[in-house]
Amino acid sequence: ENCRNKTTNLAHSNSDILCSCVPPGLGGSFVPDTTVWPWATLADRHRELAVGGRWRPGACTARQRIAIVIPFRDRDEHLRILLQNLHPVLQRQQLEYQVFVVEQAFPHIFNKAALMNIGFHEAKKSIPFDCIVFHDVDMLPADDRQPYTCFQSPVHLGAYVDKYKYGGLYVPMFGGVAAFTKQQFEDVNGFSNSFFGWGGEDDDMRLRIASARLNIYRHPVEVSRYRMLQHRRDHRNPTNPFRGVAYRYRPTVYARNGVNSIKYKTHAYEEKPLYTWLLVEPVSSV
Ligand code: UD2
Ligand code: MN
Repeated sequence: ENCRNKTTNLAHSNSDILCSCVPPGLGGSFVPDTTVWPWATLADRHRELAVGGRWRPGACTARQRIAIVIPFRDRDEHLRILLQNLHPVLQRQQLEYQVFVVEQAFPHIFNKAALMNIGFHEAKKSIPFDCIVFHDVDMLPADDRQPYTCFQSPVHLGAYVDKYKYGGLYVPMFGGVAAFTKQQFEDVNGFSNSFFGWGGEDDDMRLRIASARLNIYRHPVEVSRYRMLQHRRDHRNPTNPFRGVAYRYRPTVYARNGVNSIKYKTHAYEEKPLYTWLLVEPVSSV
């Protein structure tokens, strides 16, 4: 099913056996496990991973190589919960992947969109990915049939969230989890670097996508449910008072403010057992 029409099968090797269109080991919907295990226990349970949170199927060639980018700061428990649910899903889907946690150094106001742009540049250095998935740390997949892969349009994977009544609350949203091919992400020039604090960057991305004449693809609600972990607003992520300011939404701005203009410093890089960790600091607003 996944292979028909919309999937782009990007694996380059012709000599190997490609993994099948519908991975054989999928289990359908499940209840995410929200137990908080110590990191050492998690590392022990995930010996299948190569250092840095890398994995690929042993018996076939994955149809796509995926970079998972998690914008992050100060949500250690959420990260543990997410990873213990996400790794098994990606493996059942027979994907080749690497997980990147892009953490923003204190003390500045959180800039999730800038972290995602940085994740794009950093991931390129480690894995020749076909598809990049931006993933909120608190979004737990609850069905392994929704593929973490790219299609002809950017995919909004996080469209149906329990907290938002599985999409019944707002319709035009683009938050939570989303997948882009390299080309799609460059065509929209990534995210704006100008959204500090909570809100707006996902709406700006919807407009970037429309402005690049791309559509947004969403999988059927039956397979694409997420559970969002409860949390309060974080320290240093206040609501952005400019989140709705219209001048941000100008196509002329998109071309010069985005993944092509992000500047940042990397303070730390470490390949941990479950993920590759980057501690970064965006250094300019445009
Ligand atoms: C919604 C969107 C989210 C984003 C946000 C507005 C969904 C399901 N989620 O999430 O994608 O667009 O609104 O900005 O539509 N984070 C940290 N540390 C912090 C602050 C944020 O790690 O101090 C990261 C983390 O990955 C988190 C994400 O940023 O999941 C989004 O922040 P949030 O969870 O506070 O925002 P929320 O739930 O309103
Ligand atoms: Mn959240």
